[in-house]
Amino acid sequence: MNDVFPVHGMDAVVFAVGNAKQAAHYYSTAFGMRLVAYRGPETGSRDEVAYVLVSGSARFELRGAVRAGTPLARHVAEHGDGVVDLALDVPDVEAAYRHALESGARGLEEPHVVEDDHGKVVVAAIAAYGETRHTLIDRANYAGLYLPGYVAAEPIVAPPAVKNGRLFQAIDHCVGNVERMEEWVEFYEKVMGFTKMAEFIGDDIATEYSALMSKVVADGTRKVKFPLNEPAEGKKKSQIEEFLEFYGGPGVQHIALATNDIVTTVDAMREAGVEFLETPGSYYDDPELRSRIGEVRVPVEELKKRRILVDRDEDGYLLQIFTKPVVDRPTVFFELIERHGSLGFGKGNFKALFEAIEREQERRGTL
Ligand code: TYF
Ligand code: FE
Repeated sequence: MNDVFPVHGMDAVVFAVGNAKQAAHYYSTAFGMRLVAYRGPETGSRDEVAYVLVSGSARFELRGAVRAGTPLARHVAEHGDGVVDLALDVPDVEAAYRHALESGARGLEEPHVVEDDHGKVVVAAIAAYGETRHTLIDRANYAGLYLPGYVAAEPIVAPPAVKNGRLFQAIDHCVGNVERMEEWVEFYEKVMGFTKMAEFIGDDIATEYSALMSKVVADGTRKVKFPLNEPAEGKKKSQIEEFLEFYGGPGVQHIALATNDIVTTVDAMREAGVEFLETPGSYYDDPELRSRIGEVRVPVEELKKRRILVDRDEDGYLLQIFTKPVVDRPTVFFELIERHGSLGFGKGNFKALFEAIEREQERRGTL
């Protein structure tokens, strides 16, 4: 294999938020995540606090500003809570960074080593869409909890009372809203050697009901998947246009979390107060849907009760559901996804999903 930009997978999703202490509480109580590491003024981080939470292989870092006027404080003032970094675990930071810059990427941090008693980590960073960045990180020679500069932290609450003690186990995909999709598809192709996956939303679907165009790029192993959306002229104002306006430019729109038991996960998150998009009951009563999806792990009645969507393709099926925005602005949301063979993104659900999003847009009056 001659992969020009090999990646092991996602390393972390880094959020800049207005109140990291409270966000750490939310992701602990509502998403069942476990706090493992921290940095802040007490540990020598003068301007920022950061809370690191995990669920299986998924890792979130939540950063908050301790002082006014810092880059982080400015980011939050401008964009609201949002994702600043989709960090990638790579086997060779130096080679990845060099390839990226030679292919036209903008460098943000030259490769360098950070170390402590637990070993060393190699880190670099490149710019992606909007103010989003990709940190490139190699932690093969590091045995610490996260990174030098962070100390161990105790979980905020007891783990959720479910199998494995977690509500999801991995990051499935991270979606970007941009102004020109093709430009960023090319970026990931050239800079990271990613390739387009089969699923996309073209002009046809856009004008019918989605008001967006979308393509998916992924690394050779399909562990890292980045769908990219751009607004399109439709019957209604595009939800992507709305994001770009309220976020103040391109950024991460949604993070999809992989679960083995979406029913249990949705029940636990709803119980904790997380709001999900409402699909109309008619979605489940459609005989066409029932014949199209065939046999799935959960009775359709159980899916209907919870508004979980189903889609099937030639490789298998998937179950998915979307939260409403989890921040003050109509910007960032999450998806839960349970895959059974399907490598898709729920193409068969796009119509029902985009209609549900439009009802939310109307309800909010943000159009
Ligand atoms: O990631 C995806 O492609 C699916 C579908 O605004 C999707 O989750 C696409 C665009 C969007 C919401 C969901
Ligand atoms: Fe998605």
